[in-house]
Amino acid sequence: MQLHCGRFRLDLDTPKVMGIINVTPDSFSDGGQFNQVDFAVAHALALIEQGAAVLDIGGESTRPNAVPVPLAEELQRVIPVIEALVARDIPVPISIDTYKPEVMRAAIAAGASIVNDVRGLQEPGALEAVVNSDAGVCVMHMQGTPQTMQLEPHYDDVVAEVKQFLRMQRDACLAAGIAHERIMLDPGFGFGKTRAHNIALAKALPQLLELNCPLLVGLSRKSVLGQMTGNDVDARLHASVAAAVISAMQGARLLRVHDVKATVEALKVVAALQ
Ligand code: 8Y4
Repeated sequence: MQLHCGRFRLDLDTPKVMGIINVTPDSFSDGGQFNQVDFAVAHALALIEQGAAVLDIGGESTRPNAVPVPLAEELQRVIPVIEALVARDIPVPISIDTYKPEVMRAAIAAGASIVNDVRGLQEPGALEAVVNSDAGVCVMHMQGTPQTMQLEPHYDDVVAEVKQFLRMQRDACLAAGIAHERIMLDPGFGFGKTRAHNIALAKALPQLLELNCPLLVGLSRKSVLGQMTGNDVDARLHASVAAAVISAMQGARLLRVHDVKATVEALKVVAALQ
């Protein structure tokens, strides 16, 4: 099983790790643009060293209650980082974490190979931005918006509804001309979901696999792991690795994580023992 993404062919026969690079002012200490690019590039190179198979670069926090970032600001944050990494000819595809079509287009032009869209290509122009490229895409489910999603998540049947959304967006991608090999799906843990919703979805990964696309799972450090362990965000490493291992054993092919080295090692064991 391969994901076609730009000039890359990502081998997903064994589960791989997507390392998270946040390029937001709160993700480093001092505000200068030069420092921010430098910091993000150094972090990216370290994550490749640790075994990341993909780097996910995001310029807008999608945490609950996060303030939306204007387009120009988001471009200014992420594009110089992508350019700097492409100039270094890094051996892994770059994923752009955005729902804005303008950011998708600029990132792809700068050399990004995957679009990671937490809004599942619902923004006007987002599907077209991917169609008119050779980028891979991750379609994620979210109920509501980052501003409102955790207020009162409600589903009659969370697994059925998330699966139906992913099926619809997958079919829209295929109908628009995006090859099957370019598409990944993601239930969107924590995005408009209660603890019970997240747990139901985590147990239902085999049902989502029936959609015949590789599954991406992002549980790293998320609050559902805090609810299970009582630990706050800086002490969720072990819970995150456990979540990645179980997700991989249930069929997830790409794990979006902060702690790359620990997760890569754990997934090597999963691959060897499965
Ligand atoms: C601590 C650390 C607490 C991180 C919360 C968070 C996903 C994603 C995000 C995901 C895909 C996050 C961009 C939320 N989560 N993309 N993005 N799947 N495809 N929160 O699950 O990491 S951001």
